[in-house]
Amino acid sequence: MNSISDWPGSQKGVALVLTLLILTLLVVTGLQLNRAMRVEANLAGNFRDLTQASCIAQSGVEIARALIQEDEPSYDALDERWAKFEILAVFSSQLFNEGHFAGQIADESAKFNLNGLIDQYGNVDQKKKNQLDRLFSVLGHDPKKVDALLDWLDPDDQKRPLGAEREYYINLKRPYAPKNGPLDSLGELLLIKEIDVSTFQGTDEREGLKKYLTIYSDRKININTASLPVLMSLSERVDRSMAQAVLDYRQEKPFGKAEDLRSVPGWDQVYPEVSSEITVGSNFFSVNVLGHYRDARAVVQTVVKREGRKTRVLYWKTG
Ligand SMILES: [Ca+2]
Ligand SMILES: [Ca+2]
Repeated sequence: MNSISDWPGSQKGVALVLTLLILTLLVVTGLQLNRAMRVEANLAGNFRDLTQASCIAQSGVEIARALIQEDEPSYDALDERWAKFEILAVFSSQLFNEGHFAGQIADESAKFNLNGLIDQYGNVDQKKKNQLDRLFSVLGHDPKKVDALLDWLDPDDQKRPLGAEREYYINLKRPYAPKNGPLDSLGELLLIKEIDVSTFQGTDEREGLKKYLTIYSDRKININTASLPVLMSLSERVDRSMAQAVLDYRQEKPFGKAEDLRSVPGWDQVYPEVSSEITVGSNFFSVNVLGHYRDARAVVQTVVKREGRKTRVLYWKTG
């Protein structure tokens, strides 16, 4: 084959252009291949980091479960080790190379259990309904919204004055049937008439219902962990200062038994009314853990039930 220098002038020019074109093509293809390989390597790296973050989050959950399992179960209060998981988690970076976790354990018995509103025969537990009405009021939400909630939970199709039943829901733009049974998740509340995102999640001006409600507990309120609004909801005779007195009392010493509540200023007279609704322990804990590995993040949200020296998972969500 002749070399380019042997070719006549015009042919030389064409050959040069062709050579340059081929070279350019080779360089471009090479660059694209290189980029594709780098993208794949990055994807593999991201996947590896995400998997590591997820494993770290799950390790955090296992540590949380161990704290709950080794806890003294006769009472459950905020001075115990499980309640300090958030602080323990700060030291988790010592357990992993380039990773750590953050998280909380919360007592679900500190909250009002919505599935306790309707008994197994479909009847409303009036005491609990009154408690929920008060909780709505204390938080600045209209207690009339409770009608729609009860209709959603009760088995019949008879609408309460301010409630909503099948007829309302099947005529929505995107129709669905009411549950007419216990809730499977708190998020279901958003399907109920009158309960919108701001009522559920809260706004800058007003707290949402979400953090005060649960579907996991034995339906009694743990006076060792309950918040001020939940304590105020126990009776219409409980005002803010009485609820605050409970918080002050337990800061000094947790309640070992429900009767100890009688020693708190103002509560002796209220005790007979609230005794059936309260407890000093819990077997239901939510555990939320965020795992970090390099730039990757992974969340595990779970609810566990303590059974003797074990815990059973009732809910598990990763993301
Ligand atoms: Ca305990
Ligand atoms: Ca109903």
